[in-house]
Amino acid sequence: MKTLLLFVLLFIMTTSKILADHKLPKPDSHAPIGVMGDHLHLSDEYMISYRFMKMSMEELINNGNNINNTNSLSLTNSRTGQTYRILPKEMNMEMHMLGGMYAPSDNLTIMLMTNYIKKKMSHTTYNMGGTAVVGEFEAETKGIGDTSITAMINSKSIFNIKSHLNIGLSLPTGSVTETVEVLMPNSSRPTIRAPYGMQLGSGTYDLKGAFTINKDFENFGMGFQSNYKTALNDQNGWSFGNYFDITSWTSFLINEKASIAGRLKYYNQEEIDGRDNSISGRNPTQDTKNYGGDGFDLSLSLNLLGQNNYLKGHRLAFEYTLPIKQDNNGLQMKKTGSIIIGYQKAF
Ligand SMILES: [Cu+2]
Repeated sequence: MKTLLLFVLLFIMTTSKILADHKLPKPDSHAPIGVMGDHLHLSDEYMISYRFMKMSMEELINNGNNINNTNSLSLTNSRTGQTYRILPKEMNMEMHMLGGMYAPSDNLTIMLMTNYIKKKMSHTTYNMGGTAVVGEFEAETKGIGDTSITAMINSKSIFNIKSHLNIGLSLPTGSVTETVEVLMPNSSRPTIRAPYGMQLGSGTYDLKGAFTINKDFENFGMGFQSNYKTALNDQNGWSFGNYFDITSWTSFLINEKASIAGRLKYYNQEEIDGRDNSISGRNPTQDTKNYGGDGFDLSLSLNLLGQNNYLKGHRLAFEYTLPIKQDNNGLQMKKTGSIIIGYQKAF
């Protein structure tokens, strides 16, 4: 990590060209790396991208309020009325995202994205009637996630500002039948279907829409994007709730190779629709009411763009995201932060 930081600093400091050279593509002509489908390409251009994301959660939050384990144990499953006996303690998710973009014309860019996910969740199991700890266990799922194909349509001529509309379809390539071994209050260790949040995909075909605006000034830039996602069908009796977000960022150019940006995002997701009969038990993650909610995330990012020799055109970017307000539905784990490192190269 220190070596990487040193490399980044050296890269930024060895300035060779002046900022006023408008012919150079700028590092902030791409949005912060956590924003997907943020830019179009020129006719016949294509681009490959790789992103690595790490996200973590810990402790519990109930309808937006912090709650300790003892109090969580008196909360009940919305369907069965039974108290929760297994509480999630910590979750870590790692995601490798691969993307490809191709522009058949200046007005249309096609984007393909897929990913590989690894999810790890640790839990504490309590006894049937009280607050005595029976033990702890960790559950892990990993594999290919969902794949999406998106058409990105230039809307500059419609709105008279640099902007585009995305219409995409998410394909259920990620499994929703993963199993995990759990420690039950009676000390048995059955293997059962993993809770919704531990599955690798949505299980459904999802329609995705987005609208993006980019405004470029001399030494800074501004961007806006709104995303919408809705499931088109059910799988095993359920689907994730409708998702909506709205995000805006401001970027500042440090030099021709580097820019930094701050970004604010509001997101909102409805609870799970329907339920999977194979997912049940005494864990809040098995209860469909404990999904979705809304909140605000604040992100800081760095975009790097190589301008000379063998680094020319290679992009490297970092983004750190801190949740600043979480108003989740029901009892859920609290997000603590996430980081994305991304690489992009256009041809
Ligand atoms: Cu691209």
